[in-house]
Amino acid sequence: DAPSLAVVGVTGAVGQEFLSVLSDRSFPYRSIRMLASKRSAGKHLTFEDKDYVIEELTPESFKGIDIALFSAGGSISKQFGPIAADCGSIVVDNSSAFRMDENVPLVIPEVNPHAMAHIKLGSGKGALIANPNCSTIICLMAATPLHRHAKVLRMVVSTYQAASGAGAAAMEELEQQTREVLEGKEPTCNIFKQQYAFNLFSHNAPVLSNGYNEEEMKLVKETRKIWNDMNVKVTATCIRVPVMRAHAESVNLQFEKPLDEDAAREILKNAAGVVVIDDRASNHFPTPLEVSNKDDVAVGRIRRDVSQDGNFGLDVFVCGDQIRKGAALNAIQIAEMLL
Ligand code: 2RA
Repeated sequence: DAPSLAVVGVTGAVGQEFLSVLSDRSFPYRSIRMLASKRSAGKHLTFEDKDYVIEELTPESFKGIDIALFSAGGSISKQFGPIAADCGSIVVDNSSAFRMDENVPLVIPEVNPHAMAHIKLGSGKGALIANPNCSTIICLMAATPLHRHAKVLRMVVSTYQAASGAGAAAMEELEQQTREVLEGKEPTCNIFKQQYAFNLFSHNAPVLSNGYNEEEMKLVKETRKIWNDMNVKVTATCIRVPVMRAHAESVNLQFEKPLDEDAAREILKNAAGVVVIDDRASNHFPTPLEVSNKDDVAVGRIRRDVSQDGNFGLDVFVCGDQIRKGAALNAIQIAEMLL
């Protein structure tokens, strides 16, 4: 039988993308329960030519649900994820709530599918599976194929993160600010307490005692868990940039053994979920606009790191759609692995 689904946070940017991806990939389901806060309960939505009434999320929402897709923030996941799992549902959670829990697999299907091999649909036993943070997914989609060939010892990441990472309201505010600035008006700054349009700033996540922000430490910690390598050295600087829905990331890699740029380019050309855009002659490399609304992560600027001896280092530039592969697509691909 096709599984019964629940979508928690269905009115949010990722919730809506869950539905788009389910439809695009003809994901088989026998029913879908559309769940959101009390504020949205009762509203109608049409999905695949069927009318649905959005229901308020309650502890009873998961009876008879095989797979529950969550993207409603960490507190909702913390409160309802375990309830759903106890009900026998397999939860795919897009929040950061359980990512570092040692009993919860943190999965990118193209990277570490084995991490969830013990979780079976129809076993009656519920489970929690965590979707990594978007900037982690996009980075590791490019870095892992190379890591598999020449073991990454150190990775330095600079991210250029889209508004979508802060939600639909941030995307709306970026557009509004851009108009206001062009019209010579004061920009409306509700989501971020500073002007975003024609500007960029250090990621809005809280800054920790070590001077890194939470977004940067997610990249550090999630990489180690996903690669199952507590020794890999990772550092990151995450920046919010005035781009709508695709993240860009500059990634420097230091390897245990030589890996030259031509070999790296071939590896990436053959990597699942990756497209190489690396045309030096026409200076055509990945851009956020070119990957927006697309499944694949684009990699370019593949070059030997001249600061390293021989071929022990590479620099690459990666772009990926934050809402799609950075969140909804990855989660649905996890759900597909359960079928
Ligand atoms: C961001 N990674 O881009 C976050 C979204 N989960 O802000």
